[in-house]
Amino acid sequence: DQEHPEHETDVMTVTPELKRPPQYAVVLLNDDYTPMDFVIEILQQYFGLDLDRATQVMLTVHYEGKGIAGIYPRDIAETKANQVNNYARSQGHPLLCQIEPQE
Ligand code: TYC
Repeated sequence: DQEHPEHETDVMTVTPELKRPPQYAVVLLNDDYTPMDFVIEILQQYFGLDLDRATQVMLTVHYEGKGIAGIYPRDIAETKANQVNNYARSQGHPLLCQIEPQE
């Protein structure tokens, strides 16, 4: 093979595997007590949504039971879900979020 370096080009023509890390949705769950304004503020502060999009997601959760706040690699999704759950609890609200693997 050292005498036939053209064979080395084979390895360079293989399609590269561009692996994205597995993605997880941070899902907000509805409840009867958390104020709508509080949910909108969470969506803006923790997930970077503007007021219009935060309002849309909050209303989706309110009317459909759940909604996606954002999609991230697992570590980031877990951290955001924990931060939101802890902050809501610290403010006396039952708001819950969970993470779901994206198919
Ligand atoms: N259902 C709540 C209310 O009527 C609002 C709400 C929306 C609560 C989204 C939680 O994830 C939630 N005040």
